[in-house]
Amino acid sequence: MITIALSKGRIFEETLPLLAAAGITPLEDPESSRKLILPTNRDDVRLIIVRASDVPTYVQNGAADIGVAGKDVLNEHGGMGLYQPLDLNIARCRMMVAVRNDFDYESAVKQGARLRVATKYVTAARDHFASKGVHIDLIKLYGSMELAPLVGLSDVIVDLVSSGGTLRANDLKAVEHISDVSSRLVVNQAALKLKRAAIGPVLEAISQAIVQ
Ligand code: PRT
Ligand code: MG
Repeated sequence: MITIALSKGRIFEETLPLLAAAGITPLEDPESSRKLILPTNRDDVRLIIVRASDVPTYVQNGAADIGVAGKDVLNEHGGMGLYQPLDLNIARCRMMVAVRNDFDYESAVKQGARLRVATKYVTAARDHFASKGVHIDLIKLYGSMELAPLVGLSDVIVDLVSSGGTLRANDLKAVEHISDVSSRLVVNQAALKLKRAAIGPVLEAISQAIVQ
């Protein structure tokens, strides 16, 4: 049995065509089904539906053989025990620093001000500001980072941006680009060795189907 860990929403949607190329079709839709283990057209392949940030944990521990996770999530997790053979080029976005429209970020940085940074991505934020030599107080959040500067919880946020619509709707502006983000295929290192006959062809078919 090959177990593939996916999160609902954009990763599931954008992974479907890649799985289809490997001859794998889920028999249920996670948006309407309450099942967390979804059968596929192949008796030897099943999907498990987990939170996006939990995908690396399931794969690292061998509870799933394969998973799909954003580089943002993998960077925070650390990637231990994970083989990352393919950038799938899906669920693309940018990791950005953003502030209120009326906040003068450049001056704050020039003056050496200590910045309060709210984010879910503490590793990315710490690394980014350390490389700039900017001192920060990190405020760990689990979602809706865009709210933090609006109510005075932070000066700055580090968050993902795709269309930019969320920033605009909340009178925020992006002031720095940290990295480009897309999702990667991750594989349990032991599973790759023990189940190579089954996993190898799936990886090969997916790699052929990646849209650049
Ligand atoms: O939702 P949950 O808390 O379970 O976890 P999650 O938010 O990590 O999962 P999900 O499914 O929303 O995102 C999965 C992956 O998609 C992330 O790990 C990213 O790699 C990738 N991705 C691509 C994004 C976005 N684009 C994105 N726009 N993840 C989140 N966003 C959010 C962003 O945080 C911000 O709040 O969308 C908002 C901005 O979008 P725009 O279009 O308004 O700019
Ligand atoms: Mg989300």
